[in-house]
Parts: sequence; C-alpha cells; structure tokens
Amino acid sequence: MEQVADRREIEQVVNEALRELEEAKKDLKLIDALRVKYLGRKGLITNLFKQLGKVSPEKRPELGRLLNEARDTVERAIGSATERAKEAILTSKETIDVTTPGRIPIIGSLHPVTQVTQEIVRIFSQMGFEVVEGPEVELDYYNFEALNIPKDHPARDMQDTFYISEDVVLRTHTSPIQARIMEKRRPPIQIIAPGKTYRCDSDMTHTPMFHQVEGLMVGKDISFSHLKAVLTLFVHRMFGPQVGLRFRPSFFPFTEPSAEVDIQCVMCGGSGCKVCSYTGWLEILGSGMVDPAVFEKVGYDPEEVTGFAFGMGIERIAMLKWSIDDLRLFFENDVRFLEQFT
Ligand code: 2NM
Repeated sequence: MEQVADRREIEQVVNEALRELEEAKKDLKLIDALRVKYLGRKGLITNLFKQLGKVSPEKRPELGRLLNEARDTVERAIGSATERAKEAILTSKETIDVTTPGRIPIIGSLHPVTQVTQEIVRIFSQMGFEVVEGPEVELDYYNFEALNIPKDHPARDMQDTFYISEDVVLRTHTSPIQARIMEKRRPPIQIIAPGKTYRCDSDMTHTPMFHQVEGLMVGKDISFSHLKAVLTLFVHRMFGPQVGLRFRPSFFPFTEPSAEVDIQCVMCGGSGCKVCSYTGWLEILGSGMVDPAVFEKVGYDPEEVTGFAFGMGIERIAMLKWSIDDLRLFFENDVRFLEQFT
C-alpha cells in the first residue's frame, strides 16, 4: 500500500498556506496566486483529495473530513485576505478610482447688472453714442456745482451724500462724468456714462451703492424731439416694440424742461396691478434739455448750443426686465440667484 497523507501532513500544508497568506499582506495578485497554489486544479490541497481513492474504505471518511476541514480553513483565510486587500485599495490615498463620477464644475456667468449695462450700452452705441467713464471719488464741484446744484440744495444734504472731505465726495450720480467731458471738449457731443454711484441710503428699495447710465447729446439745434426719438427707440429696443411709453413733466436742477419716462407696466400691461401701484405705469428714467446754467459752467454759449440728457438706474431696469421683486438680491451674490441669469 502506497504512502498517503496523514493528519500531520495536512496540518503542515494548512499552516504553510496560512503563513504565506499572512506574508502576502494586502497584495491581491499574490493572494490569488496562493489560491491557485493550494486550491487550484493542480493545487496542493486539491492533490491531497486525489489520494482519497487510494486509502482503505475504513480510513476514507476520516481522511475526507480532515481534507474538507483543511480546504474550508484555507478558503476562509483567502476570503478574508482578499477582503482586507480590497478594503485597503479603496481607502488608500494613492489609488484613483476611475469609475468615480467627476465633480460637476459650477459655470460662472455675468452679473445681471453687468448684463443689463452691456445691453444698454449696445443700444446707445448703435445710435452713435460713445461710452465714457470717470472717477467714483469726485470733486464736489463736478458732482454738484457744475450741474447747477447750489450749496443749499436738498440733494447735497449730508444724509444723501458720502463726504470724503469738504470738497470731495463719492459721486451721487454719473452726471459729473458728463460735466468733465463737456469742459474738455467742444460740441457736437454724444456720450453715455455708465458706472457705480453712491448715496447714504439703505432700506428695502435703496442700497448705498447702485449703478446708473446717463446720456448726453449736445450740438446745434438739438431739440426735445431728438430726446423723444432717442428715448422711444431705447425703450422699444430694451423692452420690445409693443411697450407703450409716456413723457411726464418733472424737475431736475440740471435740465429745463425736464421729463420722466414711464413705460406700461411689464406685469399687467397697463391694466393696473400691485407692481405699478394700480397706475398701469412704471417710471424708468429721468431726462430733459440741459439747463443753460450748466452750459455756462462748462464754458459753452447757451445761445449757440442746445442738448438733452437722461439718466437711469440699472438695477431698476434689471428688476423690470426679469420681474425681480427685491433690490438686495443684486448685492448678496447668492449663487442660486446668480445662476438664473446664464
Ligand atoms: C438725469 C435726469 C436728467 C443729466 C444731466 C446731465 C448733464 F451733465 F448734462 F447736465 N447729465 N445727466 C440728467 C438729466 C440726469 O437722471 C435722472
């Protein structure tokens, strides 16, 4: 009778397998090679099973039991070694799981105030207006004096103006840009001045900084008809050719006569609603013929030249264009608000 495996030999093979698995640590390839070495078709434990046919029928059940036990032990050890190795790969910083979905980048967009400014600039550029800029920290002279706003005028009140010093302010409108341009150049002049403006005011409908665009057209025989034509075209390009508008008499220190422009309510179309306070109309800009006193300040002869000017708040135009009901949304920079204007 041939020499066959006994309990001691089986134990040796199992112990050797466990030791090798221990040494393989977290090497998946090596663990798999050990599975082949012990449990594969020609594996060491598999080979021991082949001896079952050679032992006497009395010894066969006992050897079978030992071999099954040995195979189960090695199988379990391989199983847990494999788990350990996979776990280590998942938690390791050095490995990249190429199946992980990518991060979705947040796509930026222009602020709604910038978009409306660009739209206004585009419309007036098409009509031949040139874009000009000026300082936000401005001399009292250009912000008020040159615009026929005398020292005792309520618009100069400490409550409305941020004073840097006695004769330097944060500009309260963009008109001082136009006063500077007029002083520097001779007519004809056809400009728009967009930019930031500042007033000491903060509540539901006012922010300390807001944006304005002002326009100016000066030349020989520029009349109120030109003002009406330019602003009517602007309203129709900005809000659509179907929108009605009206010129309502008003007052500004730097224009005479002056008119405010109303458009039909963008919410109700003119029938009356909460947005337009049941009037059917929304005020969108101020305008007028440049006051002769302003021309004299900048060295023009009011007998020689005439002109019109206008000004509008950009946030207000943006609110009407997109039906935004709270001014403060423009300044919070909440991405959930901003991403709606892509
Ligand atoms: C407005 C309304 C009416 C205006 C006047 C001037 C200047 F410099 F020519 F005198 N610039 N902008 C003007 C006129 C501004 O804003 C509501």
